[in-house]
Amino acid sequence: MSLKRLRNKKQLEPIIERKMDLWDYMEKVKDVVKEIRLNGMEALSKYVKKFDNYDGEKLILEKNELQRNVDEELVNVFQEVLDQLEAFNRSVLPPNSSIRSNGIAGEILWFPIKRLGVYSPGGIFPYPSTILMTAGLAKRLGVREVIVSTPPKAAFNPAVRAALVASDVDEVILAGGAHGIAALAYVAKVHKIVGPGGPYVQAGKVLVSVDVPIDMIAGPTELVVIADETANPKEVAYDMMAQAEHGPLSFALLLTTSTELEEKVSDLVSDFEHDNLYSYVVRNISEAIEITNEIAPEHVSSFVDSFELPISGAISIKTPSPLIDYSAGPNHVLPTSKWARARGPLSPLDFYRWMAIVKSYPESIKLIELAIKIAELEGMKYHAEALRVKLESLKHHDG
Ligand code: HSO
Ligand code: ZN
Repeated sequence: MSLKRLRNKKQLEPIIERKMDLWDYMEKVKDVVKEIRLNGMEALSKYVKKFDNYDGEKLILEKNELQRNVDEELVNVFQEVLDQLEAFNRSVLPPNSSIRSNGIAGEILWFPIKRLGVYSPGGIFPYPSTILMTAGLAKRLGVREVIVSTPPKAAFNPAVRAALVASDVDEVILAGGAHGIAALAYVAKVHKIVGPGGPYVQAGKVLVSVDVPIDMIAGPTELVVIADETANPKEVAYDMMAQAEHGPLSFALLLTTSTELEEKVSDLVSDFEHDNLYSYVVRNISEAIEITNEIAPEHVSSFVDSFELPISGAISIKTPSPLIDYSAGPNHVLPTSKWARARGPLSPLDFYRWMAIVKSYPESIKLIELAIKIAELEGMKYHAEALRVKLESLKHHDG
């Protein structure tokens, strides 16, 4: 199918707004999620039969079963990828820290989440890479237990199987879609859920987040390409088709100053099977940045060297965006639906929680007095009294 050439700002509106209306999907999956919340495994097997077309007797595979007949060579390839992901991401982990200020000794301590749930999609393509980016990286960074939920079809794919083994995954639940998310929350009882997926999956995540924390909305792939006349049309065209091949809900938009480039890209993509490639000619690169900021896509691929950084989950510069998808180092679980305005790729911090610890010493009298003042303003007499009791004992007994 051909490149859709947008000619005015109005035509860009659906891409800028691109509401994959999660509210509608939440309505659609609400009852399924609720039923699994109430009836656990029994409800889950009903929905796996119905939606995944799978009626195997076991819906959960343990670690030892995953290892059976696994392709060891592939496991080694994936370990190499994990080495790069680990090296890139480890630097993000903050050190524990302590501070002494006004008689308060404070500590910030970081702990890996104990039991992490990962969703890995697999409706159209199997995604071993997603297993590495989520489960594999989490394990490398210290998470103790990782439970993956993925459609049965994907779980039986040999590459996915090797990725599960390379990632040292503890259990796999054979369930795709929103019921896979509910299974992580209410059957496996994980402490947090991360991972990308289509709108049903993201709607499921939003619903269960009432009970179990989630990472972000990481829905269908979004790509904006920024290019001038110097760009190689073939590199631009393939980058766009690469991210658009994820499926009809994904899109790739070219913002270019060059009508010749647009023309050449249009020729190169004329046989593409999906209807989700767009282009728009901008007056200059600044306009391209402005539009990109309105879109706030998960991926930006830039073919210009120096420019103001646009809002995006990840930027690849004169580099194919699929390198980020597989082995460059940043996570390919990226914020969609404009979440890039507030957060970046899935990060090591998503696998951790931090805790604040405070101990007061006699020099904290000033802070206690301030606290008493605020408690009084709030009219909270027991808060004030609790502080006063401590104040008295500090004054009289030196701590
Ligand atoms: N581009 C996707 C991730 C992916 N691509 C996985 C290939 N496999 C979302 O950023
Ligand atoms: Zn991709």
